[in-house]
Amino acid sequence: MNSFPSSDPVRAITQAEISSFALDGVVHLPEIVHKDWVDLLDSALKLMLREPQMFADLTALGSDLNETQGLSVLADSDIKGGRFLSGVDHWKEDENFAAFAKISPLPSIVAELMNSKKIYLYEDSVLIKEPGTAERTAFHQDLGYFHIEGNSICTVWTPLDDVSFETGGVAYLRSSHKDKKVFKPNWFVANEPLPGTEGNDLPNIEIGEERFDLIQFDTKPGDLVVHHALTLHGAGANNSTSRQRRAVSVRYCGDGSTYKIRPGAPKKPHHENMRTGDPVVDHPDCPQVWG
Ligand SMILES: O=C(O)CCC(=O)C(=O)O
Repeated sequence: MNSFPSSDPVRAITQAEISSFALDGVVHLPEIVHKDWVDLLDSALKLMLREPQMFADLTALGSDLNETQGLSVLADSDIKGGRFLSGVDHWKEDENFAAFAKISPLPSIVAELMNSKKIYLYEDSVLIKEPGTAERTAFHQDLGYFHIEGNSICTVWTPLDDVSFETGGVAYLRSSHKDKKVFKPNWFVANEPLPGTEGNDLPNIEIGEERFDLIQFDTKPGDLVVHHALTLHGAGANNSTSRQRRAVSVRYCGDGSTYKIRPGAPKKPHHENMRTGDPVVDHPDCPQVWG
């Protein structure tokens, strides 16, 4: 039986941070998670990467989409070499990822930010941009991928490396959660929506265009960035030839969340047994982790 680092955050969240999350739809929480948690994820991820079939290569998906569907994949053509790897639901197989999602400081932090008495784990994702990864992360909104709805749904982006604009830090459209609009999910490396999905068409957002009020943070291991599930966000290429950009996103929902089966969005096995309107309650595939 493994012993895990403390469930307590390194420091308390400030009132200003709670307000930023509410107003901007995103907040950067510097130095809030003990480095032992980051080291645990770092070692677990290195082991997992020995079995690369656990991850989807979004670089390869990008080339396929280009060839077979003629979609305009977002990639910076002067950069080459790195892969954009992504995996989902590692907490179901790996005890370290499970501990991070369930008993690290994350559940208490999101409960406080969302003012939610109970918190449920929706999923985790790994997002790796190796040095020299040309693929950008297309601007999208998380809620359109989730088979749930409600006001208390968020993602905690956990950097395992120092991340800056140069290595593909995520950019967030300030206050975009306030419109309450749900957008069609896209292919993640291309702006086009997934087939058969419903919702509004995503606006074409480019990092660096002044008309968009984008927020971007330089982050370090031990920091967290929490965004509301309605907040639009995307990321650039990893322009560095030596630095990787690895992150673990953990997604939670809280009080008042209900299932909403969204056509065309990727389903998990337990979603087959859920009907739109069913309340989210403790379930082995969506466990209660706080309250
Ligand atoms: O890390 C990225 O490139 C994108 C992250 C993201 O979209 C998410 O975690 O919701």
